[in-house]
Amino acid sequence: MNPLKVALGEGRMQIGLWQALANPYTAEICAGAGYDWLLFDGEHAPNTPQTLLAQLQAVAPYPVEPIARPPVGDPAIIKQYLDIGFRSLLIPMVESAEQARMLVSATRFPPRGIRGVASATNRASGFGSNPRYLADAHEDICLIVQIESRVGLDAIEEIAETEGVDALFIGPGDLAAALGHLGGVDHPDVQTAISDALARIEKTGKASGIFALSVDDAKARIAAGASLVSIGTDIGVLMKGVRGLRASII
Ligand code: 3PY
Ligand code: MG
Repeated sequence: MNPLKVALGEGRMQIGLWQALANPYTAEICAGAGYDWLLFDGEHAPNTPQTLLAQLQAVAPYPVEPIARPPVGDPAIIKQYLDIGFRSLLIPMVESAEQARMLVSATRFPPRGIRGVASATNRASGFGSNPRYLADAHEDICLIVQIESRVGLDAIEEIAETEGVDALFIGPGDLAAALGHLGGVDHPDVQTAISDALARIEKTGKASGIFALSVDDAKARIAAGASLVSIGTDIGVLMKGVRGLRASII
């Protein structure tokens, strides 16, 4: 059972922390800090399947769901991430129901989809020790798609209707850029677009999520009904802590 998938299906709040340090040691520290999920970033952090694997192994003993974000929604990369043991995925830049269906298919073995089979040589199946893996793997897949472009905004309802999509997640940075406000996530046009998008996702019945930009932003999004909320990053926490410590002594 994937507790993140179950919680999103039941509309329960899931609080997460972004992992961009690409490091198993810091990932393990974060894994024990009480978050529901950690996002391991293959899009904007220096991660490879090898570094992601080391982080997965580091957090495995902790009650936290690891989510991986590939650099792009490519079935070949998705296959690798699933094989090393991720079962929750966040896919950037999703813009249509057709693309969403392709992504769902990439996470399912035939006849449900197109995922390639490596049952006895992958970590996800316990190196072949789980005889039910091929039959049951799809039940634990949690597929979260990012809405972060104008085209994506236009397609929210059709993407949400796609069977196998568990949640829609707003990427404020890319969305701001797409709306003509690069670096300007606070611009009123961007904020209105985000609020409208979250409200539309909510209406579809699928879980909505967002990368919050501050504690206040996170609280406001939670109050507005978002259930999958990233409230910070490992880099942000380190920057704040290390600078604050230095500034606290003369
Ligand atoms: C963005 O802000 O564009 C992101 O993808 C982070 O969630
Ligand atoms: Mg983005």
